[in-house]
Amino acid sequence: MKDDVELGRLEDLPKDYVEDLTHVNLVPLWPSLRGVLPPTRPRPLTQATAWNYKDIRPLLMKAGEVTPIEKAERRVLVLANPGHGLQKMQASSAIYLGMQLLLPGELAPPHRHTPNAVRMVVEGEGAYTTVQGEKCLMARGDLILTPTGLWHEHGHDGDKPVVWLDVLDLPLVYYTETSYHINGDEQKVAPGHGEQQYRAAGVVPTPMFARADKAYPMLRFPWVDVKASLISLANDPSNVEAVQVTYTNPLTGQDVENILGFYALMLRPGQKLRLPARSPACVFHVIEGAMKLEFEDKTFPLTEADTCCVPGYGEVFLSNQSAKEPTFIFMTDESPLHRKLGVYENWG
Ligand code: GTQ
Repeated sequence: MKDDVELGRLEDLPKDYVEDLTHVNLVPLWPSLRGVLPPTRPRPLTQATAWNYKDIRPLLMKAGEVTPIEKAERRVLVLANPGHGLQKMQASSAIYLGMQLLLPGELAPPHRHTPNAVRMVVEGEGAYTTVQGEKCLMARGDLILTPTGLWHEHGHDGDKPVVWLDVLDLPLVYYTETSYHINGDEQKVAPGHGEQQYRAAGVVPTPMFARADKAYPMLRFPWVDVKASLISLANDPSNVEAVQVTYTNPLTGQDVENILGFYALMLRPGQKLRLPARSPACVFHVIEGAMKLEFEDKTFPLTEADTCCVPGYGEVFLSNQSAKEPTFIFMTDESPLHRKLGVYENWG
């Protein structure tokens, strides 16, 4: 049977027959079959969309004026993809993005929840996130994990606003009807930092002597270390094309969280990089530098702290806008989820 065969429409059916079906919670498949199983390729709702920090920042600072932290718990503006409808608060089918503001002296109170989250620090100094008793300082470009079920709260000892990008798998967890949170008491901070214990890749504390058997041994990935790894990789004589690293669990070598994947990418000065068409949607956030992102017929100029989301199944072209300086990018995608579900594809 060919795909261009026109299937029967709902309007073609006798009205009383459709009513009889509805009455007992039944639905004919054929009028909707092409919608749920489209020919040859998926039809993502996710649209290639960019959010520029210059637009977000003043509106986020305004939120700081009009909404006290006690009335927000999390003072966040959500980066919503119009393809899904803004009210859905989705960047893609599985990815949620939000810009969170914490003002000096404020506390975003302790809670834990089923969605996994990470924070990419965008601006400001002096804030921290305490995750399951580990106090993680927040400096620009740092990645901090708050995986599923772990207690976390955000505080701020500095004197200027702090902003970070929240990345959660909330849309997926919500879709599976497993999303909920529990509020708790302020955590007691325990000594010790994962990023100190697991500082160098390939050299990790001997498990027998490790202090705790933690599922998430490393919660903070300082940007200074990630940047140094990228520069080291770029300078290696093997001259890899894509200077990209994956944030992994140092004990398992697997992605740091279960559902979304996190990466850092360096574009060499003047480099244009083609990323293959793969099934997962992907988010790009510029840490340092400037680049142009091209997806299908759209072009987005992106500079520091700008964020862009693209759907799966299309090539992405990234061009460093500087011939002299590298550009550094934080990326998130749905690869771990797609691999676990068995739907991951790379179309080249
Ligand atoms: O900081 O814990 O953007 O629970 C959305 C939900 C941030 C957080 C968000 C959250 C948080």
